[in-house]
Amino acid sequence: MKILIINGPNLNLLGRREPDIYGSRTFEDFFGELKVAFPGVDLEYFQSNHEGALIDKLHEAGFSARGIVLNAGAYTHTSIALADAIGAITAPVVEVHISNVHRREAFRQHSYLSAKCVGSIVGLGLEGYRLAITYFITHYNTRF
Ligand code: CA2
Repeated sequence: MKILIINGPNLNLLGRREPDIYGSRTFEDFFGELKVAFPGVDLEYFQSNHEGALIDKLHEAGFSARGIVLNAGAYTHTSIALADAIGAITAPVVEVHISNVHRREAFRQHSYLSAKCVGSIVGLGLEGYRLAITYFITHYNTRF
């Protein structure tokens, strides 16, 4: 059972800058914890600061992965191309945001991606990724 986590721009800085908003853990450290917590899952992590690379990854994994957990960072609020990519693939996508985007600037309160995703988890910190994986295990535990 393969579940892919995709993080978008600037999320490689997690744990290194702005800990008041995004926490003080690196994603690499958290990902190690996820692999221990879900030993039966083939978990993969991909991060890119480039919109096209994120789209390529969705195309590459989007017809075979059991589910994709996507934090597209600021592209969430700008990218029709990413929305189209999510709409084009067969794997279900859960949108995750570490911060509560609805409590922040107005421009963060619209997502081009939400309507293409099976659901969204916002504001629960890194816990959102764990919840999304649990959702896929519970609801998509059969072969396509
Ligand atoms: O809350 C989220 O997860 C966001 O997707 C994070 C994006 C932001 O543009 C979205 O509106 C909400 C920004 C990621 C920036 O990550 C940083 C992490 C550490 C230090 C600086 C930036």
